[in-house]
Amino acid sequence: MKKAQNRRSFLALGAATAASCTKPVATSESGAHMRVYGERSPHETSARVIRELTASLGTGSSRTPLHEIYGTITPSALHYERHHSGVPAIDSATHELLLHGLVDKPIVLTMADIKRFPAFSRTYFLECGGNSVGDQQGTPMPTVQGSHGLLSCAEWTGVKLSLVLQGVGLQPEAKWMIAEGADAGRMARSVPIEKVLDDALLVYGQNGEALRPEQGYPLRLLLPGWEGNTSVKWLHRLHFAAEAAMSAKETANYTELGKDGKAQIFTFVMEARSVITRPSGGMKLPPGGGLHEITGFAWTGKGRIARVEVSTNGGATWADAEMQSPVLSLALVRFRFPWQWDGKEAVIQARCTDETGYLQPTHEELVAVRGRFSGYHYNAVRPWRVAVDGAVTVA
Ligand SMILES: Nc1nc2c(c(=O)[nH]1)N[C@H]1C(S)=C(S)[C@@H](COP(=O)(O)O)O[C@H]1N2
Ligand SMILES: [Mo]
Repeated sequence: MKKAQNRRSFLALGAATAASCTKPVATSESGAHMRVYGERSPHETSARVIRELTASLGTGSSRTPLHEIYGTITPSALHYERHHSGVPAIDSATHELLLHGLVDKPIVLTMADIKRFPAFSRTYFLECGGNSVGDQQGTPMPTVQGSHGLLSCAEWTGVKLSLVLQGVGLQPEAKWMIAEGADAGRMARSVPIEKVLDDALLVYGQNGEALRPEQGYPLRLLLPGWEGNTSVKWLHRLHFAAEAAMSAKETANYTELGKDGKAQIFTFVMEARSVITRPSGGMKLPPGGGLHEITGFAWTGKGRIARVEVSTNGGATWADAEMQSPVLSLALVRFRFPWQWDGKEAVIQARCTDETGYLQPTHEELVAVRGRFSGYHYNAVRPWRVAVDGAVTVA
């Protein structure tokens, strides 16, 4: 009943807007020529926010404008980026992948070899383990792009690594795979063999075309649901070993420090998380209240999201949001919630539950367990304050 009423009020809103939009539209503003490779309208301005780090050349990140994304797929040009030593210029015609170590038959595969295997396409989110470091440390960025933008979702195409390994002959002592990139820093990660054989992918396609150079062209590893760092880009070597390679990068950077000061070295899975992307920090609603759609994303590295709830009164009460179907495993889920704002100051927030029954924690709950210092794998609820003048800020 409540739902039907809300839908009616949105329809009324539509009718009012349509009536006031009778201005003729100019045709062919940008000329009638066609492009062999498409570009968006010059009136569209959605952009990543770039943060260069000075530590070494080409180091830094760029963040996806989550508040401006429609649906669940991140356009490749807006996919977030995280590079530790720049973006190498690699020719797919000469690129090779070496598989060696504890295998019966070491091999070198060209991109043409890799593309001869049956292809596999699936939509998966990718999130940097360091997304929202500032939130945990008590210095949150003012916008959702700043605080959550090391998160994207694409349809990836490639080959199941388990299939490729059938021809290589993994030896029983092979418990780890060390994946290495061809970037200047030769970034490498150690991956337990169970994940390799479960759903690891060798990816060459992103949203229907070749990977972007920034996403690892021509080949990357993709470990669905795991921290982005393990999805090694510009992949050129897979070494199978009995032990993990403890590189300084792995042990120092991608761990969560507990309150006792002890580090958890191997935490891979990104746990359930949700965030309201509209309205969100930096936006301004027309003052005086009215009907607004609250929308955002939910995701979990453990499978499917089971439930998304929204609170518009500072967490006093919660109501179910609608999840856009199909709800895919290990992908971003779009949720929506019609909100009749009364025009008074309000705190809005979303929380989600995954299929294992795990409920996304509040900031206070997370900090009580992990403390404030580390900042990796932060997945707490993010409240936004809507002021009487309609301005939205971090609550
Ligand atoms: N070779 C290599 N792989 C890499 C990185 C890198 O710097 N070099 N960055 C990692 C990190 S920290 C993340 S979060 C993801 C980011 O992938 P994206 O840039 O395609 O979003 O790639 C990972 N793979
Ligand atoms: Mo990352």
